Amino acid sequence: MKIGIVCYPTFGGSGVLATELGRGLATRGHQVHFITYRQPVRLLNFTENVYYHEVPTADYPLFEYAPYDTAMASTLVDVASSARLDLLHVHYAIPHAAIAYMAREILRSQGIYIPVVTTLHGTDITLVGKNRSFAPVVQFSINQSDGVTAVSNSLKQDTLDTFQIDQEIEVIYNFVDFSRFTKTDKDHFRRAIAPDGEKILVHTSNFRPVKHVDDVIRIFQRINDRIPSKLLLIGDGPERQNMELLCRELGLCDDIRFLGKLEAVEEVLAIADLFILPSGHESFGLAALEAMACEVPVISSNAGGLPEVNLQGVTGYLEDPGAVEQMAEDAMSILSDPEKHKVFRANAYRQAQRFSLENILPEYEAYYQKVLDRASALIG
Ligand code: GMT
Repeated sequence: MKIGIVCYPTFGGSGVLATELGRGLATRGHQVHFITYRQPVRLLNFTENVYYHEVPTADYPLFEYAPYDTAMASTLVDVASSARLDLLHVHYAIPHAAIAYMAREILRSQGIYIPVVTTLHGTDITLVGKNRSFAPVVQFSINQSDGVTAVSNSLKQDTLDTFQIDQEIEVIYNFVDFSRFTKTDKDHFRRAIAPDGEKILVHTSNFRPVKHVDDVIRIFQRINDRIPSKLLLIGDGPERQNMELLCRELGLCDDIRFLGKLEAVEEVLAIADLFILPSGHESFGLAALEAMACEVPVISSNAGGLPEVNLQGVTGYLEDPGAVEQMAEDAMSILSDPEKHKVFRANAYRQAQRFSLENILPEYEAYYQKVLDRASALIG
């Protein structure tokens, strides 16, 4: 197949997932065209069958806001017809589903029909999508897509509860690539971070308020009072400065390291004892899955799709968002018991295998085929 993929090229989960999906499809012989405003962060190496098309945004003094949607739709029309794409797969509904709808209709007027698959990732429904300034367009463009997928059952239900949807939503879970996310020997790195044998806790996110990074720090504080530990924070975003202030206020600067937008997350996960994700909402929790693939148990909230990934008392523990005390107790019950820690590590790895690239990629291929068959039956 020739597939066009539209996504955010950033460190966010939807962009990461879309890029890994495209790379995976390319290794299985599909031709994949990424159409984004910047080279996606996980697409920096040459990969056969992968093409990258940058969306040019024209600047003009009249524009206070450059019309990105129009530029992207025009690029989609151009790429879809010149590369003879079979299908467009857009990740994150806002604004990609609406742009793809516009491109599809322009192409239809030229006698070309290219079906659109929209994958919903989370905040495009649960946070931003339901905002009144976006909702009518989000609902319309989801309903107009030829196929719609959601990354968890929870997100599917949230979408049905939030909008009037007359489309079947297929759940296709996020996946992890074990050829990259696997526990490797990085003991020299562990000794540098935790020279006195401290436990190592890790959190990765975009530092938005929904991630409750302040709870991560407060959970850490409680653990560190009883079990000497280090906290590694990966990522960056709007809450970063507040979090640095909080570390100072709590006197934790020596034990907490802000690593920023690190590319090789797996090298940090290789030395992690526990991963913390206490989000107020989380439709899947790709960062937790990547940790589990590296044999790291997870302390998370029970929000959204997290219970579909992190299993209570098996791969970690889940508590209500904001339950800082309880999350700290859960963490210590694992960290203070080497035998339990070992079992949870093994369970995390086993559970992550359910979401391997090898298991999930064929689900996308089958879904594309279903959408293509349905579209060709409709247009005759
Ligand atoms: O977490 C974010 O704010 C980023 C967002 C995104 O679109 O990149 O993440 C969402 O999509 C990820 C990939 O499907 C999911 O793993 C995250 O759970 C989801 N985030 C939220 O629901 C908050």
